[in-house]
Amino acid sequence: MSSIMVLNGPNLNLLGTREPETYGHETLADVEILCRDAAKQLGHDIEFHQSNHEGELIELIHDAGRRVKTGEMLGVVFNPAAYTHTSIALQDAIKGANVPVVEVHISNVHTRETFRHHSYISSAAIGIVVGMGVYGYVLGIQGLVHKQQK
Ligand code: CA2
Repeated sequence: MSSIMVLNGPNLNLLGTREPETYGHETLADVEILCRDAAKQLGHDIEFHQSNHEGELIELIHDAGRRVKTGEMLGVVFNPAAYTHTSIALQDAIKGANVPVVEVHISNVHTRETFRHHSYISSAAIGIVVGMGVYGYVLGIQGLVHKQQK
């Protein structure tokens, strides 16, 4: 059984504690349960991470790339949070590690401030889910499995 990495960027540890009108009431622990259930139904395990550090996210993507190569991992469902709009390093990591990534955003970034309209991650992603609330993680997992499963 190959696993799926669910990766969360900076400040997503605060999910459910503030700005519920934008991000909803679910906590990151709730999201983890949602992801585990969705993956289990499709026959996969989840490895769930959150980091506030760009370098740590890069290391995790490199690790995922190595494990995709051995067949141990299917790919990554990634909410890069604010690094979406700033990080060429994360784009390079995804391209360099050759890892299938589905980019997920809880909010609809396109109805928000213009600085949120551009993503450095999208050009390296196999798919994007935006504005579906935390259910977007489930859609991301389903999309990854349907695109990558041989
Ligand atoms: O909509 C998303 O999922 C975002 O990736 C969330 C990021 C934001 O910078 C992106 O533009 C869109 C923010 C994550 C911080 O999450 C918080 C949640 C609750 C309270 C404070 C921050």
